[in-house]
Order: sequence, then C-alpha cells, then structure tokens
Amino acid sequence: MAAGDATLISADNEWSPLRAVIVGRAENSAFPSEPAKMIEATMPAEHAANFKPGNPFPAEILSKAQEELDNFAAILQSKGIRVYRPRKVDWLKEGGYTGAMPRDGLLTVGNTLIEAPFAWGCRRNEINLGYVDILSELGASGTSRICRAPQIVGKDTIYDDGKIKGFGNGNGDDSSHWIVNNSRPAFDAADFMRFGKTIIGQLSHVTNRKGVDYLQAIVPGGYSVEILETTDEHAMHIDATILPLRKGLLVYHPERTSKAALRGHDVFRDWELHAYPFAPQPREPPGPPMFMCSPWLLLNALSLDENRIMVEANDTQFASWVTDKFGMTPILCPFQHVNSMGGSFHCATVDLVRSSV
Ligand code: DAV
Repeated sequence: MAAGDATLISADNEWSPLRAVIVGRAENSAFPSEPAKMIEATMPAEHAANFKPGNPFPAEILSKAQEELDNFAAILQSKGIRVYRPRKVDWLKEGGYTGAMPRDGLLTVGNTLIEAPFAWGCRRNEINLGYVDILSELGASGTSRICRAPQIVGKDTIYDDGKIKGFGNGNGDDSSHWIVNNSRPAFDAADFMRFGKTIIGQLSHVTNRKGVDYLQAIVPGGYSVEILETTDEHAMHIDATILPLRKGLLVYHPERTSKAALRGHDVFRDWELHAYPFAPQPREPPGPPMFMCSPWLLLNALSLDENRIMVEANDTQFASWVTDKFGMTPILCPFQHVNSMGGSFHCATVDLVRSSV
C-alpha cells in the first residue's frame, strides 16, 4: 500500500486493537413497529405494547442516550480511535427505528463492509438514511469494498406463514422455529462475529438460512460462515450469547449455548471457554426500563484490544469477574439509556479497522 493510503476497512476479529469505528446516535428514535408475532418472539413481554407505529422512545431516554453515546465516542477518540457518526435522521417521521444500533446493519469482514438484508421492514431503509456519507467515504479509498443489501423485488413475503411450532436446536427445519420464513435472504449483522477467517453466526428470528448462504457468497475469498448451535428461543443477535475477550478466550451465556456446541467448531478447538457464572440481575428503577433486551446484555461489551473492554458502569460484578479471572482492564462507562433502547457497546458500534497483532 502506498504511503498515506490509509486502510479504511480491515477487521478480522473482535479483539485486535480497534483503530476505527462507527458509533451510533440516538436522536428521534422510535419503537420499531413489526408484526405482533415478531415482537412477541423477540421483545420482553411487559413492554410489547410500545412496539407500534409512531411511538417515540421517551424524550428523556433519548437525550440521555445521546449524551452517553457522545461521551463514549469521546472516550474512544481520546484513545486514538477514529470515530465516524451517522447522519441525524428523524426516525419517527421515516417510520424507522434508530441510528443508535449500527451493529445490526453493517458487518465488516476483512476489507469488506456488508449491509445486512434486514428481515424487519421498518429497518430496510436504515443504512440508506443514516450511513450513506460514511459508506461513500469508505468506498472511495480503492482498498475497500462496500456491499449494499440486495433489493427486494416485488412483495416481501418474509413473514408469510412464519410461526413458532416448537423449538429445537435451530439447525433443523429452519422455518419451524422462527417467525421469518426462508423466502429471501435475511440477516442482521449482529447475528455474526469474526474469528479470523471463520465467521460464527446463528439462525434467529431475523436471520434465515438464505441469509447465511447469501453472506457466505459475498464475504471475501477464504472466509467461511459457520452456524453455532444455540438454544435461545427468543434468538435475535449473537452478541449477548458469546463474548470473545481475546484470542483463545471466550465467555458464553450458558442458557443459550454450550461448551460442546462451541467445541464443534474447529476455530474454538484450543480456546478457553467460560460460562458466565452469575445470573445477571435486572436493573432496578430509577434506572430506565430495558424495553428490548434481557439483563444478559452485559455480555454486549466492546473490546478495544486484548486487555481493555468497555463495560456498562452498573455491571460491576461482571467487571470484577473479568478483571480477577482474566486480568482484563474494563473501562466503565454509563450507557443504561442506550441499553434501554436495545443494545450496549457492541450493538452501538461497527468495527471498521482492527489492526492485526
Ligand atoms: O439478551 O436481550 C440482546 C442483543 C442485542 N443486540 C438479549 C440480546
């Protein structure tokens, strides 16, 4: 590469030193509106009534979440990480959800940034509305590749006949477990993580078999996509199920996957695999409600490198555990209003460059 020709997209894993990242923004976000069966399958039952068209998140949550995101972005910048922010969009007016959760819509694999073919209709335009400036800047470098999501031609039939008939291991007859059918490729990028040349993902209520096949077809040569067996009947995003802390060391949610399932993948053959040993406690009021997530969101940490991870300021038990057991250095950062909107540090970011070590 010529001197000065910066690498704008290059990430092969989740733990090498983070050099460039997208950090989301919260303004004007609204509860996503999708068919009731999708909301019932994926969202906490006590908050289901909020998921209707034209319903903004409470103003105080949005303003505090925006402060948290800005503060988080400033922390990353202070550590020498290049931070990109999406456009401010009126998601309420657009009938969309948010600009705070870019991880769901964009997946970096090597030098390629892949736009997710969202299952959710309300998110179909999210990347177009919020991220085109970033995509055109990154795509102009000549050293990277941007793959936009395929157009849906004609009527979207992804919800036709989708229903839960019973839950198996998620690897059998796809359509029997999930709200979405297999009529077109669908995935959320947050259902996948990079482990070198192996991408580990899961089938879920937003990721179908055709989505996995499509991803395999467009990743750069030499990368392969493997599906982890999970037992999460509400599955939507793998990033509160597994958390790699560094090369060779992974923490997992013991009710959603198992050491045996992980060991089934060659990439984990020599890894230390640790079930997180405590039941995460729900946050108590006066903290904001977790409208969209379980307390296991504490596993949704973001690694800055093989020692440092961003952890929500309330998750002190988790922070002590990774410090005492693994010698990690957690960076505690307030993020509970972002959590309230559906994700934590991993969800709210897209790694663009992680330097190889
Ligand atoms: O445990 O509620 C959160 C994943 C968010 N992307 C959970 C999964």
